[in-house]
Amino acid sequence: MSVEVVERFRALWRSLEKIGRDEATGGYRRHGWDAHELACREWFAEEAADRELTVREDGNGNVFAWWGEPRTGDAVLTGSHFDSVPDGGGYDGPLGIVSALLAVDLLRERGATPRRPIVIGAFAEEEGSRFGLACLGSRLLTGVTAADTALALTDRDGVTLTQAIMAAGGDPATVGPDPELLSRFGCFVELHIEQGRALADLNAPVGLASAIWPHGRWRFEFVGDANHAGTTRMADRHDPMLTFAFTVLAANKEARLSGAHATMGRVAVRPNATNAVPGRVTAWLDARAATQSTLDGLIMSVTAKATERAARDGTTVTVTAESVTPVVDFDAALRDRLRGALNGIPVLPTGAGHDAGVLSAVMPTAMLFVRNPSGVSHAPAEHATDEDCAAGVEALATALEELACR
Ligand code: HGY
Ligand code: MN
Ligand code: MN
Ligand code: MN
Repeated sequence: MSVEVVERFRALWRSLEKIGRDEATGGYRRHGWDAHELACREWFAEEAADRELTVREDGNGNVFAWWGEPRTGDAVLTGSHFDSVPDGGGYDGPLGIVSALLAVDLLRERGATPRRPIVIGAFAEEEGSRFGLACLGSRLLTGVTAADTALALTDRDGVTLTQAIMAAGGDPATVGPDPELLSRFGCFVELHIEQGRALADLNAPVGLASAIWPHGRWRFEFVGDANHAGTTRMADRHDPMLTFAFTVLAANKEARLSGAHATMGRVAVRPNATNAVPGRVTAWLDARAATQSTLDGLIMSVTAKATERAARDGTTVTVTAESVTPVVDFDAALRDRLRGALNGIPVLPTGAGHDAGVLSAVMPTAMLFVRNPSGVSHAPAEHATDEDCAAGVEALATALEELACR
């Protein structure tokens, strides 16, 4: 990999990395249609304009920069997302967009002449951290989620997606599937930081994805009776916090036993007072597994255990699936072609969701992963070296050249 690409990566990365970063924790807060995500979109539009790419925003908050005529078809789409989880890392998402801009620069220098347009996409609200639904921009574009359903979603402050889009100067009436735009994309290649340690273990800077594990989000509502912490006898309580606590342990145990992943990382307690037995606990289970049957089995047994425990605690529990994404097997022909162009780099599955997973239902899709030495992601410590990021840029340039210029 060339030293020059490393330097260029550093310079472009530096121009973006301050947006939405909390200087105290080093974590990012960039959420769909908030000031930070909008500033990232603006940064992207400027970088694209500097490269004489044509910028077009779709009706769903996704921004596309075209190298080539936007009205022509069979384009090679690349890119990723700018938004983060609360206090997330800086690489998850933005690395794919920064790498795409630099890959276009490399291709131009190589004198490559695309026969198909190359398009860099920045997808809105991939993490679902503001409105609760992951991959919101790509789901709306493809119609997997209906516009009406999405527009009614609210953030933690009660702001609806409709209101957020209007506040950002957009038009909620344009939200919804766009088959005409989709028909102009021939394939999608998303570059992303790896979110585990597989490439580090393989001693490889870059890999290709084989599949995304089936995964989803389930909302657990535990309801009991709010009461005085000092005067209510222990035997008289109907405390949903106990049912919740037991459920956290049960989910962890069941996941360990079945080789799945289960996380309860978000919880809301009412009234949320030190001196009151809570009346309601709402918690979200994020669960993922290599196969759908393992995932289904996990959800069934956690639900059964929570229900049994609720009967003992004198509480109730209701479980609602908020989003469930089946397994994604990336296009084998596209992967083999890229693997050939990239000298047989490793191929690995992932437990993380991506816009590439959503788009794979409507076009051949591939993913490139860049080594993450610690494997940490969705946390401020998420990191990749500049050298590996530059190797990712070069691999993406090779992939785009293979697909668009041959
Ligand atoms: O949560 C996820 O899997 C992802 O990183 N969006
Ligand atoms: Mn993520
Ligand atoms: Mn991501
Ligand atoms: Mn009192």
